[in-house]
Amino acid sequence: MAIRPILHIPTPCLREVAAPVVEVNDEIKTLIKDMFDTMYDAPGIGLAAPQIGVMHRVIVMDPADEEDEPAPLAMINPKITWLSEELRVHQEGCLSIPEYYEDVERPVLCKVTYLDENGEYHERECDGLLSTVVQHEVDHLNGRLFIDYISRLKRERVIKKFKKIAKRAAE
Ligand code: K1U
Ligand code: ZN
Repeated sequence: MAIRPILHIPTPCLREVAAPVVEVNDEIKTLIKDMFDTMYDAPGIGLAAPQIGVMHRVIVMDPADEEDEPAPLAMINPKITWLSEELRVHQEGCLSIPEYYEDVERPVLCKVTYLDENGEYHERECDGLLSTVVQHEVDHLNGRLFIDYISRLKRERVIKKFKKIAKRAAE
């Protein structure tokens, strides 16, 4: 079990584009295990590799309710191939912006292609919370954060707050 530190804004790698995985090898399998350990420990319902400073296109998720069986899902090189026109608002949080929640409007449904931890190719249509989390995590791989969808005033306010926290921690 390895819990890795989760990076917070304004760490620069959270704004960078992650590189595709070329081979699903033991290094990637260990990364996925560590990401699940880190996500469940946080606790969170998703995590993208850049949030622990690893610039590979890997995401993990578990949107199951607490009272249900865990439903861990890892995606390597996820690609969103279709988004529904219908939108819905969901309150989002982010482990890289702790204790900050805002409503975000996103497509209700999405289709995603990806490799699993055994290198098998999948195509999946996602709905409900899974659809929201997949879109949020794929955004992380492209250096995009959920605060990019809120008003500029709110975004600037939260960035300023976390810059202050980082400055104080460095002193
Ligand atoms: O990627 C992340 O930062 C993780 C994030 C995922 C997410 C949450 C909500 C909407 C979209 C994406 C989180 O997991 S924040 C924590 C959270 O939502 C949660 C934590 C414990 C129980 C239930 C939810
Ligand atoms: Zn996030």
